[in-house]
Amino acid sequence: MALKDIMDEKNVEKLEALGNKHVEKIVEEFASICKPAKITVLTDSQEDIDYVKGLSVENGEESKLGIDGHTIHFDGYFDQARDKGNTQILLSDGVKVAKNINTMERETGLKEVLGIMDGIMEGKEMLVCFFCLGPTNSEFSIPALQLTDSAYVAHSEYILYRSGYGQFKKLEGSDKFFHFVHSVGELENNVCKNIDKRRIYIDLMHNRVFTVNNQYAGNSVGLKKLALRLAIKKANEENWLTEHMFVSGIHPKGKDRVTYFTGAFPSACGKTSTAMLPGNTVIGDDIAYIRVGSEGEARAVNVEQGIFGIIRDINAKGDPYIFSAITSPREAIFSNVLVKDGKPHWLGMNEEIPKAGINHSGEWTEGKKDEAGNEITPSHKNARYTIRINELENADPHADDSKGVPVSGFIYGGRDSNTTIPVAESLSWPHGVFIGVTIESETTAATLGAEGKLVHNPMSNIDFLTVPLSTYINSHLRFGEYIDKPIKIFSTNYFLKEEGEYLNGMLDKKIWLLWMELRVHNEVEAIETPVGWIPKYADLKELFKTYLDKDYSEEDYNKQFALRLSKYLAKFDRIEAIFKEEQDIPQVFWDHLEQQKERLNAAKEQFGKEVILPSEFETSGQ
Ligand code: OXD
Ligand code: MN
Repeated sequence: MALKDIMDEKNVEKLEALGNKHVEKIVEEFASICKPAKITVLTDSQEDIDYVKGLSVENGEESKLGIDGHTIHFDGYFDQARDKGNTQILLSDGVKVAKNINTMERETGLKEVLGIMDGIMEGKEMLVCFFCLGPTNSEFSIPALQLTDSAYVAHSEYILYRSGYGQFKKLEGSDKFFHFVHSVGELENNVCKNIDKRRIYIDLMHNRVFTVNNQYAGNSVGLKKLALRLAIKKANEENWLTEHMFVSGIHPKGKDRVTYFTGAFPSACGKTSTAMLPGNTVIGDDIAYIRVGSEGEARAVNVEQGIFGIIRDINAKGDPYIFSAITSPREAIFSNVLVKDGKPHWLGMNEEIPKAGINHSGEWTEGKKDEAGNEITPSHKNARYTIRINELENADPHADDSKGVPVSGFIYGGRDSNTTIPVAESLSWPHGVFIGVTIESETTAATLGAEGKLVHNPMSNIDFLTVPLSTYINSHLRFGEYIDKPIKIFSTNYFLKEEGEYLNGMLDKKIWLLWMELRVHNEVEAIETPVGWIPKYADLKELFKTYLDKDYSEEDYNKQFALRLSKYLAKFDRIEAIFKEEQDIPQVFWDHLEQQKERLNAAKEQFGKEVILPSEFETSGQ
C-alpha cells in the first residue's frame, strides 16, 4: 500500500519535511498493518493541536462540560486502571526482569499483537503525532512518535507532553526516538469492546510499544507509563536514572532559598499531593529523568508538562491549587467522574454528590450495582483530571529548564499501615538505596485487581522495570558515586494507622518535607535509630506551629515515631524471602539487610521490649 493513497499531499509533505526515513517507514508499516482509512500528520502548530482537540469531541471520545475548555471522557467499565496482567515485556533471550514482571518470548508476543492489530483501524483516522519526553533542546530530550486512532489519547498527550515535531527535525534522520502504536480497537458507545484482546507489549529491542483495545490513559498514552518502561532501560544503559518521581521545590519561610526534592511513591499514595503541597513550587508529579550535572550535582527534569491526576479527594481545603485549576476555565479533561447537567462530581470533593447522572457505567443512580453485585460508586476511585502544569499558580519557574534543577534529596514513600515511621533519613547513600528498594506498599485502585494487598514495590517502580532488579539496584548505587554533591535519601509513610485511624493528618507531610529541607542544610540535629535518623520532637513541634499553626503533642509524636521493632523485623524477613528469589542481587544489598536486622535485634535486646520511643534512643545515644 502506498502512503499517498491514504494521505493527502499536505500530510505527505509534513511527514517528508522531517527528512527521517525511519519515521516514514514506521508510518508506512503500521498503516499497512492497521489499515486506517485516513492518516493525519500533526506538527507543533496550534492549528494542528486544535484539530486534535476538536476531533476528540467531534468523534464522541470527549464531550464538552459546562466550564469553557473542560471535557469529559469515559473509559469502559472494565478499563479503569493499568492492566498489569496484559502488559508484557518482549524479550528474545528469556532474561527475567524481576519475579513479578511479566515477560514474553519476543517473536511469540509480536506475532500475537501484530495479529490483533491487523486491520484494527479500518474505517478510522490514524493520527501521527510527535512529542518530546523531557524539555526540548536538552540533554534529557527523548523524541517520541505516537500513532493512534484515538483523538482522546492524542489530545491528552498534547496537554501532558511537550510537542516535538521540531525536535524530530533536529534528529537529522536518526532513529534515536521511541515509538508507540495504539488502537482503541472496536468501539461500542465510544468505549472499547474487545477488552479480552487488550494487550500492552513492550518491544525493548526497537524502543517501541504496541497497545491495543484500551483507552484508560495508563494503558493507552504511549508517553506515560509505556515510555517510562523504555526509558528505564535506556537510563540503566547510559548511567542516569528514570524514576517514578515527582520534582518539587521547597521554600522555607524567612530563608531566601529553594531546595528541590524528587520523590517516588506508588500510584495513588500521595505523590501528587506531596509535590503540590501549599508553599511548594511544582515541576512534575509523576516521572523524572535525573542526570549528573556539570558540577557533579544531580539534576532532574519532569518528563511531562502536565498532570494526569487522581481526582478523588481533591477539594479546596486539601489541594487548593488543583481544585482551583479544575474548577475554572482552561483546557482540562475529566475522566470517569460523575456528570450531571454538565458539571463533574467526584468522591471527596466536599460537595454533595447528585444521586443520578452519567458515569463510567452509563446512566447511574445511587445504589446501582454491577453484574457482580458490587455497588458502583458515583465516580470511579481512579477517576482523573488532565491539565497543564504551567497554568497552575504554584508552577515552578524552572519547570522547562533544559538543564533541569539541582536535587538535594530523594524521598521514598509507600502505603504501609503498621510499620514504617512517618519520616526518616537514611544512614548513608547505600542504606538509602536499600530503603528505596525495600519499600512495601498496599495496592490501590490505580491498577486492576484487589486493593489493599501489601506488595513489594522497589522505588515505586516495580510495575515499570525493564531491566533486572539487580541492574536497577546497581545503577542507583553507582549514581551515588557519580555525584560529587551528596543527596540525602529519606523514607516517608503517610498511612500509619492505629485501631483503624490514621495517625497523621493530610497536611503533616508538609512538616516532614520541611524537616528534610532543614536536614539537607544541616540546620537541625536528628536522633540516630536502627532505621535511620529521625526528627527530634522539639524541631517538629516548632515546624507544626510555624507552618500549620498546630500544637503538636509529644503523645502524637511518640505514637507516630515509636519504632515497632518486631514489625520492622517481620518486614525485613519478607524482604529477604522476596530477594532470595531474584537473581544476582548485589552483595551491598545483602550487607545492608544483615546490618539492618542486626541493628533492630540489638535494640530489642538493649531495651528488652518491642516498641521503643524516640526519646529512649536519644538518651541511650544509639
Ligand atoms: C499514574 C500511575 O497514573 O502511576 O501515574 O498509575
Ligand atoms: Mn504514576
